[in-house]
Amino acid sequence: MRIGITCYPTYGGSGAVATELGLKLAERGHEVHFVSYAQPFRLGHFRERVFFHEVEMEDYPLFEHPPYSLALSVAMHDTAVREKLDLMHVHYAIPHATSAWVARKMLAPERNLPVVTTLHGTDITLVGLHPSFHAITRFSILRSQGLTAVSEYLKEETVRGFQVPAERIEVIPNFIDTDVWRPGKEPCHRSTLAPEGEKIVMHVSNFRPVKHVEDVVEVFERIVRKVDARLVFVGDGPERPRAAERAEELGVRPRVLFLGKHASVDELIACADLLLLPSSNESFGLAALEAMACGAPVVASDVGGIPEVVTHGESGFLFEPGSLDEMAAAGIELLQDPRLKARIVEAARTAAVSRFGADAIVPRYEAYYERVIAANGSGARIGDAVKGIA
Ligand code: GMT
Repeated sequence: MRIGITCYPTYGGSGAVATELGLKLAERGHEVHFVSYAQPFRLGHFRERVFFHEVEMEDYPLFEHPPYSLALSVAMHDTAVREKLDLMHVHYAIPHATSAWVARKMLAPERNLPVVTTLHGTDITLVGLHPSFHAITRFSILRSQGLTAVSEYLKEETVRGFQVPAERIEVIPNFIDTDVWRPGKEPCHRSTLAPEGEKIVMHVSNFRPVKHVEDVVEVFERIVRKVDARLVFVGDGPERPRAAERAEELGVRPRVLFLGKHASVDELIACADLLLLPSSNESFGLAALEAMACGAPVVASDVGGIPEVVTHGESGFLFEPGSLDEMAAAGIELLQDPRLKARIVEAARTAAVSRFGADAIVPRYEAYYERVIAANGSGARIGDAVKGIA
C-alpha cells in the first residue's frame, strides 16, 4: 500500500506512535509518506520507502493566525495525487481529520481517497469538547472512512461526547518497538544522572496541566524522606516552572534534574528505578508503556485508559489521581524491595511485548486499512449503516 500519514511532529505520544507506525509499515514493504509542517521528531535516519512532505505556508501580514489546516489539505491533496496514495491516515482529529476531509473532497471524483482518523486523547476529551471545536470535530470524524481509538476508554468517550456510533470505532492500542524500548540500554546515562547509590525517580511528559507535575514533586518529596533518590524530569511544557517552584518550596530542588526535551527517551527511561505518572486524565499513557518495556516500574493514576495498559499490583501500581501518600508508599516499596520490583518489572515487560509490541499491533492496522479500502471502494465506511455519504 501507499500510505499518507499526518501527525503532530513535535514531542508527544500521538506523533511518536504515528511515526513508529509509519516506520514499521515501511519495514513491512509499504510506501509511507509523512505530511506535516516539520519532520516528525522520531523519524531520525534515512529509511527505505519513507518520505517526508513538508507543508508549505506562505506568510502574509494579514494572517495573524496563518491557516495551517488549509495548507495541510493542499499538501495532502498534492501528495495523494503525486504519490498515488491508497489511504490517508491522520493522528489526532484536530485539525487533521478536517484537513483530510477537505483534501478528499478536492480529490473527488477522480480519486476516492479513504481517510483513517486515529483519536489519541485530548482531541476527544478536552480540545474537541470545546464549543469552538466540537461541531467540526464531530463532523470530521464521522466523515472519516475509518476511525480508531487508542483505548476502550477513549472509544467510550467518543461515543458519549460526540454521539459517534460505537460500531464505527475500532480500538487499536498504541504500541512500541520493544527491541528499542528495552532494559539495559547502551549507552546508559545512569552515572551522569545520579551518583552511585541514589535511586532515579523519573517523569516523562509535555508538562501540560493534565500531567500534574507538581504531584510528581509532592510524591517525590515523600519518597526522599525514606529513600536516597533523585527526580529526573524529561520533557518540557507550560507547567515546568510550577514543578521547579514546588520543588523549591518543599526543599527538594537540589535533588531535581530538569533535562528538557529529548528524542531518545528510551536511553533515559531505561535508567529509571521508578516512573511516576500522576495525570488527572490519560487516554492511554504511552510513557507508562515505554517504562514497562524498559524495566522501570510504574506508579500512575487509575484513570482513563491507563488501567488498560497497567494492571494494578501485577505490572505496576495505580491509585486515584491525587492520592499522593499511596503513590509515595508504593514507590518506596518498589525502591526498597528488589523482589517486588523484579516481579513487577518482569510482568510489565511481558505485557509490553505480548500485548503492545509492534508485532502484535502493526498487522492490526494493516488489516484495518484493507477493510477500509475495500469498504470505500463500494462507497461505505467501516461500521456505517448508511452508504455513500461523502
Ligand atoms: O491528547 C493530547 O493532549 C496529546 C497526545 C499526544 O500527542 O501526546 O496525548 C494523548 O495521546 C497519547 C498517544 O496516544 C496518549 O498516550 C496520551 O495518554 C494522550 N493524552 C491524554 O489523554 C491526556
